[in-house]
Amino acid sequence: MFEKVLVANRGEIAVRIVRALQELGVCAVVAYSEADRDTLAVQLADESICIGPAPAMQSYLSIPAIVSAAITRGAQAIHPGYGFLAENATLVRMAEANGLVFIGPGAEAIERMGDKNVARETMKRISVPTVPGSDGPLQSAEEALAVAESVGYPVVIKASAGGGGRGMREVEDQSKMLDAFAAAKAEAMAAFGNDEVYLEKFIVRPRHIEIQVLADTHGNAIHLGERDCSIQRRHQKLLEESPSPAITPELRQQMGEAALAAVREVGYVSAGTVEFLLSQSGEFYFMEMNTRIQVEHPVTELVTSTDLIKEQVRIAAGLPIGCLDRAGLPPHGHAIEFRINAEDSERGFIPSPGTITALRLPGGPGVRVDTHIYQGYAVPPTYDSLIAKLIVWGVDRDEAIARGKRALAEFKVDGIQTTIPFHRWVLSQNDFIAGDVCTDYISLHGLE
Ligand code: MV4
Repeated sequence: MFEKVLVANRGEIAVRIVRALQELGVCAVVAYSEADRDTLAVQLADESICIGPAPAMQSYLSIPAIVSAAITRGAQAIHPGYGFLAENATLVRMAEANGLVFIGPGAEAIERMGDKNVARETMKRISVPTVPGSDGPLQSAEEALAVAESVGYPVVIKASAGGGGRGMREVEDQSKMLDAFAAAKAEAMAAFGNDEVYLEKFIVRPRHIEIQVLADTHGNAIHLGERDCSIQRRHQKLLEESPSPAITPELRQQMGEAALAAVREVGYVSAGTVEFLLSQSGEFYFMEMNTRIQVEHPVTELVTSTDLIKEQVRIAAGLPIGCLDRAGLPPHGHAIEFRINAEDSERGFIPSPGTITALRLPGGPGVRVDTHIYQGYAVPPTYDSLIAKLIVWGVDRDEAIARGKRALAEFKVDGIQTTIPFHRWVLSQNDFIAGDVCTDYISLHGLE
């Protein structure tokens, strides 16, 4: 095991990683920006090091700042968390060139999954279901018209360099294709410096289902079931749960096998997530693979009795997966995560930074709060608006919902607006209670 690890992130995930390292007996060094000097992660860390000014480009996104911080403090490894440099192959190579271990997959796996068209073609080759569409990148608008004609409208044009909903354009019918094709290419070039696009049939009102995987350097690869992340707004997830109300044991097994085929094909090592769309008729299609730990990992932890951050660290240290005995087990109970953002969900989710004047965190049975906030903490306007994750567990979905309602009622954050009222609203909706959700849930309810 490592003696010392650099935590190259901030907020709740930096706190989460510090805690995992301390439980493993590893010295946790938190790298922080000037804006984050007075944060919980810095306070809880064994050591800390300032890596630059508030703007992320000069701190959390600066590869030289992070690699030199690790070297300076004698850390053997870097944990990137999520966001920032978590899926940056250059950081992986720079770390390795300096004798440091990147706690995550290899640079090649990141690159192969980073190009969404390459990822899709790779999955097709190994017979993982993908949405019907073009064979590789589109060469012309004529080809786009022909492929759309064969798969049927509506279709969607996607940027190869996109992902997470960026660089997507829906096309209703052929009259819109020429303009859409040109616009999609121009947008892709402007956003990613790469105008390659491909085309898929548009799946109407799907669910977003993702499979958590773990793979180690000893050839072990397991999946830990699914998360249903269908409640999203503008591609920002707001609520995630496991198991999905839409998944049967058979479907879980099939999607788990598909996810593991992807893992084996790219020689993936570490924790990762394989994203699928699940159509209303129950067909699943590979979308993309996220080569990082995700914000919503705790729901999987609660229904599989695992610690995914510790698993990542163990795997990076060359140890075998510690929870191999959990593979193939049905989920235990039900977990729901509510993302508490410093946003005014009653005014179009506008950011609401500021000082937390009073704070009452929920507790009691089946309640977990992953957060870096405290009374008096000033939520900076500079970074992501996530200030806490409330994760509830119950023996079944009904108990998890009841606990969620109870915990959200206990949760009080004064001084700023948050998404707590939004979550209370969701838990009161009959369609949500019935498990009837899709990726358009929020726009269908007029809350976009
Ligand atoms: C789609 C789709 C419908 N049909 N692809 C958006 C994020 C990226 N991972 C894939 N996305 C979508 N791809 C086809 N062929 C609908 C979406 C989509 C979506 C997917 C998951 C979660 C939320 C979403 C919100 C809007 C659109």
